Amino acid sequence: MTENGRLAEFEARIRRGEKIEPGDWMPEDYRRQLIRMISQHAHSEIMGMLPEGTWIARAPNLRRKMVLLAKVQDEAGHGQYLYHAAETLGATREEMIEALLSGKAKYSQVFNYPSLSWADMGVIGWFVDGAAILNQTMLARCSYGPYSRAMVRISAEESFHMKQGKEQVILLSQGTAAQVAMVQDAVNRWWWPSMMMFGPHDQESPNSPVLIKWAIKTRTNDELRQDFVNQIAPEVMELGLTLPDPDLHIEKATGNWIHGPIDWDEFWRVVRGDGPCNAERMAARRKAHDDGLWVRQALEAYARREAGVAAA
Ligand code: FAQ
Repeated sequence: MTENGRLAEFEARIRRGEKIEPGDWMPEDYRRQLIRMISQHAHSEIMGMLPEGTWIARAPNLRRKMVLLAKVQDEAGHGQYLYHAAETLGATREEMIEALLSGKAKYSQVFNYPSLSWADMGVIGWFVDGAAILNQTMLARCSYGPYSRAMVRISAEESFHMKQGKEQVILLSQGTAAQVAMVQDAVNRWWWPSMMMFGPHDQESPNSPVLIKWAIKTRTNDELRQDFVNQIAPEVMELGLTLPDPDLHIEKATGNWIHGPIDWDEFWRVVRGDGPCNAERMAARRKAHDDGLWVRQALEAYARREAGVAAA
């Protein structure tokens, strides 16, 4: 079959809603886009452990500590599923990790902000995981089988993450004046970074057209961001809290909550490495990688010994 014939057959499969599997023919650009997105997603899960990880030892009671530990551990698991999904496309774990540690690879900008109070644990769960779920529920329907199946499982776990966060925000919003002030401050700091997670506006998003054409994304960045505002804004206000957006209002004709302008200069500064915690996060990740060297060496030695036993 000619290259054009293969492409036509591939696109027909996508139109029929079939999943593309690892051994199937696929255009190089489809493979490249998937490796880019899945590896960035995996890095985000791993880097995303850091803002919450710092609070595990400071959780206010045993129940909260157990929940937070379980959540942070889940994020490590999500990173594992996603690295595996990218490996099915020919990327190696070593290449992906090297790209992260060298600063070449991107990861979600939202994890380069500091978590300053216990209330951040609630707001990160509600807003950051809430934003992630909207995006991941869409990706669970994507055309690449391994990514789509990983997303089904990950989204189920993220839903627990979001609920535990929301429960904490509800509780703090009904607490003492100091607790209300603490949670309002966390809402103020995490709102815009969470809104930015969906990526640039559609007309500024160079990857979206091809991702949508090949059903990797089935909704646009702005569509998902709009769903997020519509879902979160009324619930935050119901709790007597406010969002740091003076332009936020409901549009009568559509029922949509319309938000004010997003500071894209800040977004790009953080993506390019100059956010409040980029250096700290990368240093923590590099240290964890160095500290884990003995584990990797032990695993390699074990694998060599097993291979030797099998060959004998
Ligand atoms: N941060 O053309 P587009 C989580 C980059 S997981 C940094 O619109 P695309 C769970 C983008 O890579 C959160 N960079 O890009 C959790 C591109 O640069 P490139 C992560 C960003 O791919 C919770 C350039 O801008 N989720 O939170 C960001 O079509 C709590 C142009 O943008 C995923 O990764 C950003 N926010 O759309 C864990 C989901 N946005 O690569 C722990 C999978 C854009 O060309 C605790 N990814 N850029 O050099 C996606 O759905 C998409 O990749 C988007 C971006 C929607 C993120």
